[in-house]
Amino acid sequence: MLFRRWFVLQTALSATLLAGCLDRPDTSMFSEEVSDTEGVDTVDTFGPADTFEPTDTETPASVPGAPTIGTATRGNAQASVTFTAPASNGGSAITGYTITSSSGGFTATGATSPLVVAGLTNGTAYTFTVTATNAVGTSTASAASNSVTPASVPDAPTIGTATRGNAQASVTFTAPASDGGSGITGYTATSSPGGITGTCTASPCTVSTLTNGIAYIFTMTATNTVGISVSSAASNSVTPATVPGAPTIGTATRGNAQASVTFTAPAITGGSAITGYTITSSSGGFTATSVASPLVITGLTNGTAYSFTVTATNDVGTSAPSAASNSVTPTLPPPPAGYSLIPAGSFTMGSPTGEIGRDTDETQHIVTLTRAFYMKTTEVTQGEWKALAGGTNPACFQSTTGTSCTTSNANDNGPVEWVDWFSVIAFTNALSVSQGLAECYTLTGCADPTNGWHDGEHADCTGATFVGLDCTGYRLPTESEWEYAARAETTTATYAGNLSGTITGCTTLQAALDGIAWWCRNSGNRTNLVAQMTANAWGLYDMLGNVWEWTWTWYETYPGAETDPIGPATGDFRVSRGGGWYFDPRYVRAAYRGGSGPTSRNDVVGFRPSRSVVP
Ligand SMILES: [Ca+2]
Ligand SMILES: [Ca+2]
Repeated sequence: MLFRRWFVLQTALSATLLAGCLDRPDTSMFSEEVSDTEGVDTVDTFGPADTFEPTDTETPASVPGAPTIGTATRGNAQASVTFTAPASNGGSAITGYTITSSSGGFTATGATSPLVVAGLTNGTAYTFTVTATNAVGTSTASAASNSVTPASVPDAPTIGTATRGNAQASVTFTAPASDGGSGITGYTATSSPGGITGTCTASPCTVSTLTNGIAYIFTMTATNTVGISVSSAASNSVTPATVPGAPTIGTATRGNAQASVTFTAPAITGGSAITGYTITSSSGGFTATSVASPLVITGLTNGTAYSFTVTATNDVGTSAPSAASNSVTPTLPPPPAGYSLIPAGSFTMGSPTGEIGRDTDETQHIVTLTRAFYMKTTEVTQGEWKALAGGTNPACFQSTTGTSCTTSNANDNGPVEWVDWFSVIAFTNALSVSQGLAECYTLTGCADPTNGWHDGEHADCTGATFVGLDCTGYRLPTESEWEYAARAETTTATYAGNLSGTITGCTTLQAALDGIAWWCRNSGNRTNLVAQMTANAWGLYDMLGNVWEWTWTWYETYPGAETDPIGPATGDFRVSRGGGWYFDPRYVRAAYRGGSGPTSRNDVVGFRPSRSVVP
């Protein structure tokens, strides 16, 4: 059929080509060819035209051979495909090549390799074939290329929470919605400042080698085989930290059932401010916590040796302990000048039924005193009174001699008397204030609570309340404390023994009194200078004799065994103890109980202060 059209075209052209054709030398061959052309009559009649014959260069063209596929290389939603031209162009110049994807049938056309096929879907695998086209038509397709899966970098991850660690941080995140068509191979957290990175394949990522104490924020990227995503938003700021270094122990100093311990801060805080220090005792595990040196550890046992370590704490945790301190043994502190330390203890208060001179209200019972206390070694003297009372002296015996009241004011070492109970209470408060200590009493109903007792007469008060035995200031002893101190662990009528013989009157020698007390037989019918007789085992003078001594306690019938008693809240008489210069032996015993109304005063009653040993 093609041959036939070619022949018809040649026939139409024959008129113009005829002259040239006539030059052809070999017409016989033409005649043969004509005979070969199936005897078409019209050709035969054309005559000379039959002598024209197509040459080799005029061989009819065909479509090109198939190009050879090269390599497909993926891109972002596209692929680049190489190929080489076919060996045969089919006799007609190749006008172009077409790459076609499978699947999808996406195409790209162009003249040269490579060609880029766009519009592909990331994450989908494609192969490609190529065809060549010339004027005749299009070749058969090449073999298929390698398979490629177009892809892009992933989207950015979503940042989560950064959590500090020791020189590191943990950063959480969520994966991006799109991996770009290629599986995410990892994530990278990057610090700012520092650009320090940590990688992971799932949340969280840990970034190490950070510096404690520096604040960091973090961004995350995701990586696939194509590349790295853009960065996420920044995380919260965190400051990596660890526990502090160990503080350096200083010096432990003993106290009363406590110790004070110094220390110095560690050089390394761990990157977070130290919030406190803890001292721990060994043995016992007693602790104290504070923010600065020194620390005082309480609750220790006097007489037991302790050493101490210190730790520092920040909001990460607690340091290792320091080395141990020196060893200290807590003990009661030394008493102030003029006072004896009376240890805590138990004793039998009252007198045995067989004691000579015993009174009926001296029923024996156990009293436990849990606090040590100081007690003045002497009765308060007139000189001591005047020093706090603005110079006034209420005493009767202001002369060192004579048995009558005087105004000579020359007996500073004689005991003060003619002091009512409220004035004595006011004096102890004033003594506390003079040494910077707390007042142990609140006087009530006073015309002048501060100075009402300065006039040498009554304090002019109607009531007093007691802070309690933990008061750090001066106070009167309780009745129990007084008898406990007077006995100094003795059980006899006086700390020098029991009375004997006649115990009424003022003429009979009493071996248990004459060396330790001023009583009616030896006093000269008046007070005598304090601290001339023999003190008891605890260093207390004139606990018996000279002047009676006010106590805090309201008189009551003994209620039985007690611990730290302070007596009833109300009463008629404040107890006074010890007997005095005017009295016969039965009154000058440790167990004898005297007393009078708190506003009464006379020349036989004085007092001595005490003070609790409070840490
Ligand atoms: Ca007054
Ligand atoms: Ca006395």
